[in-house]
Amino acid sequence: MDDITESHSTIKVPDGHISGFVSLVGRPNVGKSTLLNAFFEKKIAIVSDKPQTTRTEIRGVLTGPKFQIVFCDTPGIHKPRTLLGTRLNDTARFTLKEIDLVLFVVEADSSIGKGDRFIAESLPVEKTILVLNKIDKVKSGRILTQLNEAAEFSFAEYFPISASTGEGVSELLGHIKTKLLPGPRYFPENMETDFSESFWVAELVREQLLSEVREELPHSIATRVTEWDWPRIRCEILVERNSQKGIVIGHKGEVLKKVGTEVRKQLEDGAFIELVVKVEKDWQKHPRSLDRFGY
Ligand SMILES: Nc1nc2c(ncn2[C@@H]2O[C@H](COP(=O)(O)OP(=O)(O)OP(=O)(O)O)[C@@H](O)[C@H]2O)c(=O)[nH]1
Ligand SMILES: [Mg+2]
Repeated sequence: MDDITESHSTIKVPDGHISGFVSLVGRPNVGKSTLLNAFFEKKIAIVSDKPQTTRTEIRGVLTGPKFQIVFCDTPGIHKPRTLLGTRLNDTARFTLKEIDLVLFVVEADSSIGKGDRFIAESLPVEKTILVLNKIDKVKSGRILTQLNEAAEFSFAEYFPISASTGEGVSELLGHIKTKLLPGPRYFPENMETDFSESFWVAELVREQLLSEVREELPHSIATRVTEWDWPRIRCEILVERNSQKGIVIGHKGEVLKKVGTEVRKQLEDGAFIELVVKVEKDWQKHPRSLDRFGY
C-alpha cells in the first residue's frame, strides 16, 4: 500500500490507484444530473423536465477498489435573465477550474446550437469528452448526423449514450477510468456525496414541486430546511408572488400534501415534514436572498 501524503489526503490507497475530478457541463435540461445518477445507479442529484433544476455544484464520489472519481454535476449554462441565472452560470464555470476531465453533454434530439457552441468555446479541448445523450429518443441515422455536427468542436472523444436507459453509460465510465492518472483518495470510500441531509431534503422538496407545477413557476421556487429536529423537519418554500403561493399550496392544500408524501417516501421511516410557503418578491434578483439559499 502507498501512503500518499498530499495536502488533501492521507487515506491509504492500493498500488495503481487512480483518481480525478470529472465535471458534467452543458445547457440546461440536457441530462447532466440524470447521467450523474446513472453512474451511481441511484439518485444523487434531483432531476426534472424543467430547465435549471440544478442550482449548486453537486458532487458524487464513486469509489472502487482501485479508483475514485469525483463527479461534479453543475447548473446548465444559459443566457441569464436574472441574478440567479448569472450565479448558476458562475457556479458551473467555477467548477471547471482544476478539473481532470469534462463531460460536455449535448442532446441527440435537438440540433447543436448557439447555446452549445457558446459553452464549447470555453472548454479545454484535450480534456473534454463530448457526450451525446438521449439517444433513446432518436433513430440511429440521427445519432450519426449529430455526432458529425458535434465533430466541429474538435474534442478528442465522442460518446453516444442514454442516461435514462443506461445504454453506453458503463462504456463511458470505463473510458473515463482509462483517462485518469494515479492519484489519492480525496474522500473516504463510504462517502458518496458531500452535502448535508437538510440540503438533500430541501432538494427533494424542490424536485417534487418541479414535477407538480407548470412551466413559469419553477424558477420562482427555492427551498431550504430551517429546522431539523428529527423526526420533525421544517422546510421553507419561497415563491416570488402571492398568486404563486396559491399554486404551490394547491386546492385545499393538495399540492403540498402530495409533495410531503412523496418526499417522505424517500426518507428514513418516521420523518415528519412541515412545509411552509413564503412570498419574497423577486428573490431571484436579490443577492442576499440568493446567499441565504446557497445559490
Ligand atoms: N429520453 C431521455 N430523457 C432523458 C435522458 N436523460 C435525461 N432525460 C430527461 O431530460 C430531462 C432533464 O434531465 P436533467 O438530468 O434534470 O437535466 P440537467 O442537464 O441536469 O438539467 P439542469 O440541471 O436544469 O441543467 C428530465 O426530464 C430527464 O428525465 C435520456 O437519456 N433519455
Ligand atoms: Mg441538473
